[in-house]
Amino acid sequence: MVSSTLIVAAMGAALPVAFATPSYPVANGTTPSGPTSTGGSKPALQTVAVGQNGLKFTPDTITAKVGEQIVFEFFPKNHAVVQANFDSPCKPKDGGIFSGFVPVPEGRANKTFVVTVQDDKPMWLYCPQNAPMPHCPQGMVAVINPPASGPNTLDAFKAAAAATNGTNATAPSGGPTGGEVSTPGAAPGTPGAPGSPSSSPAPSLGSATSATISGFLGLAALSAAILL
Ligand SMILES: [Cu+2]
Repeated sequence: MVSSTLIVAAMGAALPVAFATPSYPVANGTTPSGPTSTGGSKPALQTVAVGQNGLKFTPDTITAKVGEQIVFEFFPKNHAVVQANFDSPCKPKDGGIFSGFVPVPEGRANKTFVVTVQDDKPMWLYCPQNAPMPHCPQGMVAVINPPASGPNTLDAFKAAAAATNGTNATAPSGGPTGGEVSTPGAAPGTPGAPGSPSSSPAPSLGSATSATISGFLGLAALSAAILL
């Protein structure tokens, strides 16, 4: 007895609502009313070269305050930045940062990985590349905010990394995390540059960024195969 016309009419009324709903968060997102203090002052930036002049980070010891940003720049041939626990030098730390591999045939890559320092705890880093030989045991390690005293020094971390020689370093299985993959051009910190890390709150990576990162990882993996 229920008229099909009524059902169609009901669907017709419901569908536009269903399609319209997803746009609400987007509309809200375009007009953030966050604290204005972050708009005026940009976070301090420090640059770290990855793989320039050999298998190393330059500098390999970084001291940074909470809120400061570390910009990793990548050089040939194909490196990455991964966070480790001090006791396991060439293995990823659960929940640690990962830049994804950044292949670059020559010069400086047009991608950077920007990490905003969240606390003053040490961050032990390594490169997970294993071709043509594992980079981590070769000394391609670094630390952000090393302990002021005690046995956990970069030299000790480097020695522990060297002791893993003969075993491949491990890269995280997922895509980049814990930082922002950015394509300068548009260098980080450039006022008003689209995609500049300073133009958006660093702690939250939006879904759009994640999608971009996933695509980038696939490309990186493909390029890695070609380069090495
Ligand atoms: Cu490397």
